[in-house]
Amino acid sequence: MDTKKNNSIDRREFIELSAKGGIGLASLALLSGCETGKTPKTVHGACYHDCPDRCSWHVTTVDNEVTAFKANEDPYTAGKLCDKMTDFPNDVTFHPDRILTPLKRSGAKGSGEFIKISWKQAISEVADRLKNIIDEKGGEAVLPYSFGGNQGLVQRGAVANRFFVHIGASQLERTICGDAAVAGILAANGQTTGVLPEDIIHSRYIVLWGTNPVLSNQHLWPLIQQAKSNGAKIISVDPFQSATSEESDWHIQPRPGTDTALALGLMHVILNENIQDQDYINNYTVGIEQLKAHVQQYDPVRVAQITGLDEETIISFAKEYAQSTPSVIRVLIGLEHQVNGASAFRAIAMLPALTGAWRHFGGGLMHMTYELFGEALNWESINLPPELANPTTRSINMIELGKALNSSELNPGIQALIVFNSNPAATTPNQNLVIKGLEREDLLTVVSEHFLTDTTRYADYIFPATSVLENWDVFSSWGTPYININEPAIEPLGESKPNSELFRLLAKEMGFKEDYLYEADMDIVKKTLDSQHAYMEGISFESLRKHGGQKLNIPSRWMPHAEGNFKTSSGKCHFYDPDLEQPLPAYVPFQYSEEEMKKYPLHLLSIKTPKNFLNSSHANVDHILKKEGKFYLEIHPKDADLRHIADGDELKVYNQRGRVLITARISNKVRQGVVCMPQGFWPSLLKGGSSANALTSHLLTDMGRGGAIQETKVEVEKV
Ligand SMILES: Nc1nc2c(c(=O)[nH]1)N[C@H]1C(S)=C(S)[C@@H](COP(=O)(O)OP(=O)(O)OC[C@H]3O[C@@H](n4cnc5c(=O)[nH]c(N)nc54)[C@H](O)[C@@H]3O)O[C@H]1N2
Ligand SMILES: Nc1nc2c(c(=O)[nH]1)N[C@H]1C(S)=C(S)[C@@H](COP(=O)(O)OP(=O)(O)OC[C@H]3O[C@@H](n4cnc5c(=O)[nH]c(N)nc54)[C@H](O)[C@@H]3O)O[C@H]1N2
Ligand code: SF4
Ligand SMILES: [Mo]
Repeated sequence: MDTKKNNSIDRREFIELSAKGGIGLASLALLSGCETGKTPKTVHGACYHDCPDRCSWHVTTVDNEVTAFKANEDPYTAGKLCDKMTDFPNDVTFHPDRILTPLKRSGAKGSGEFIKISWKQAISEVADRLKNIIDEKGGEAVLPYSFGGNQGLVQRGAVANRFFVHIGASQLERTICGDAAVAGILAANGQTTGVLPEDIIHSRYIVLWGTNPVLSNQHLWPLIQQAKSNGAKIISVDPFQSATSEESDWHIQPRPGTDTALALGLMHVILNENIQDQDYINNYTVGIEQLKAHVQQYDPVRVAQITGLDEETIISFAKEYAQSTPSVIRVLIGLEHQVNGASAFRAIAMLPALTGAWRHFGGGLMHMTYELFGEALNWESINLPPELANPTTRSINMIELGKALNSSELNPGIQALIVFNSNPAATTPNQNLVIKGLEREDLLTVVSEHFLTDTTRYADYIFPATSVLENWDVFSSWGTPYININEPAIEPLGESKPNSELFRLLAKEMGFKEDYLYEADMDIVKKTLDSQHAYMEGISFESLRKHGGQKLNIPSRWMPHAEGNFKTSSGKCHFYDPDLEQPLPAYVPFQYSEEEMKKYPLHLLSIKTPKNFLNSSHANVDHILKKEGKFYLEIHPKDADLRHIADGDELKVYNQRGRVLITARISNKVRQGVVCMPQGFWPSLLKGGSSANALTSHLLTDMGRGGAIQETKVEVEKV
């Protein structure tokens, strides 16, 4: 990147300029080994994204140039990457906007003005400032901020975590995705790994509850289609008419955040109609009496009032679900971002035990798979070494980043923020508060990135990160039972370095001697795979390197709870747990003041409707932005009428935290009282400079300390 040319360049101009120069790999891809006379090399790798699919691929190169980038043929990836990733080498690795040298801020924070500097200078200056901060204020004045930008076990943070604990930094509670869901499911079942994705083809009643696989889990969708052609009925439970709802046989559209009441209402009907599996309940559950008494208050009349559904819908759904075999409920993440989110997962997780769905192959609850890897791999290589285990420094929740950066109560206050694998200025709730914090002149902000994101614009120093084509890694998965290693296909472009190397260099410059700070990536990869666990039989560094991703060696009929075996303290599914703050899941709505309800009467969903972004990743690439189209607010015709809004009108969506400019799309995809906008767009690329998270709050969920991102009220006006 030509930083001189880029000095104080406007973001829109920056993207347009880059697009003009965007020949990238398309021309390189035409080269082949034969034409150049050089020997092609092919290596295996895996998608680094925070996506449940974790596709496997292989990359062919000649002379550090990529000549082919293709999906593997394993049964899950099935020879196809999603549209987001088919042109990945061009869209990220070789993209002309990619940051390829360290940069130092030369203008005001947020201006995007930087000058190129050497790694030596950047590391030396950052190390000096960190040392001073630690000496003066203590290690806790330093806060790491990272999330799922790179899911490789090494680049996600194996080395970084050691560095931060070593310097006594504040710990980050990384709870923006999955923790509330997991907390809810563990409260009932003690384990999240239920039905495995490939086994969904055996299901005959598939409930997609608050998840949108057509977009967000694209390799699961063909398997759901296969089940459908085998006779399965597909039900989507979603307050938004998602791409998945459109493709389903039945779309049940409750009000946002009311799923706990709906699940308890289904239990009411099932128990009162006596269509539960009493034998399964007697043998493998605890607390049925308490549950039965508790759900009496969730009768269809009351649940209809809460959810906005018809009584008949609730009754039919309960009966169909309980009387279809095998039935599976697929949950993932979307549903957790509600103030009642964990309780919703907890209540839903009880349904398959109530109906005995777990007895049947393809029946039960389908959630995550990471627990399989928890058993299979040697985590000693990734987890903190014994010298650092159990850090006692304070924790800061990532959802509350804005609050932490602006706090006058934290002692010490945050003086240094080190960001990698994340774009908090776009993806973290309460965006304006986050940005206000990032604007602080006295805050040292260091960001490792591929692109000049909204977050990097506030950085004092930017370090160029390698892309997944340029570094070693090992990948577990949270949505499949497949494991991968990632071999670098090319040498790092420009001066880019892996995240791990950034932290090794900082450690060295700060004068630390401990060996654990300097472990090489390849050694961590090999050690992680050094496991005698039965799931790893037939899987090794060499086999993965040769063949690409492999399925863990798990039993071919995976039925974890056919005979109970829940991982709770009693070994049974807990309908009732007196040790929890809420012994039974309950619907507890967020209490708004009357004034707030009057000022901001519409419930905002800001969800992953963009098919071509992965959160905010790829949302800077011109042809992808064009494919994604306008930034639309879906609004119900009656809500539009009330505000004299016509289709295509330019709108202002606002509340006490911010305002977003957006185009109206009047549709029945939302119920009256609900509006929906996409997440992922970069604030600085939007008219008005704010994206969805300018409206969301840093409210936490009921359990798991996740983000109640979808508990947001707004008003809408024509501009
Ligand atoms: N194309 C694309 N794919 C992605 C991503 C992306 O950004 N783009 N992101 C990846 C990531 S990080 C994740 S975590 C996964 C998430 O994948 P999903 O779990 O599918 O999550 P979302 O798409 O956030 O939400 C799914 C659905 O939940 C609905 N929902 C919201 N609130 C409620 C509620 O109160 N009740 C009910 N019943 N439904 C509700 C939303 O309307 C939405 O249609 O997707 C991954 N895949
Ligand atoms: N309103 C609203 N907000 C949401 C959500 C929502 O549904 N609605 N969803 C939430 C969810 S589920 C999630 S998971 C979060 C995701 O939020 P983030 O974790 O911030 O995810 P991304 O936006 O994908 O940003 C990842 C960044 O990491 C960078 N990156 C990729 N690989 C590397 C690498 O190897 N090294 C370095 N240094 N950088 C790398 C990418 O360029 C990208 O800019 O967003 C959350 N925010
Ligand atoms: S984003 Fe998901 S679906 Fe797309 S290639 Fe990566 S893992 Fe596969
Ligand atoms: Mo996520």
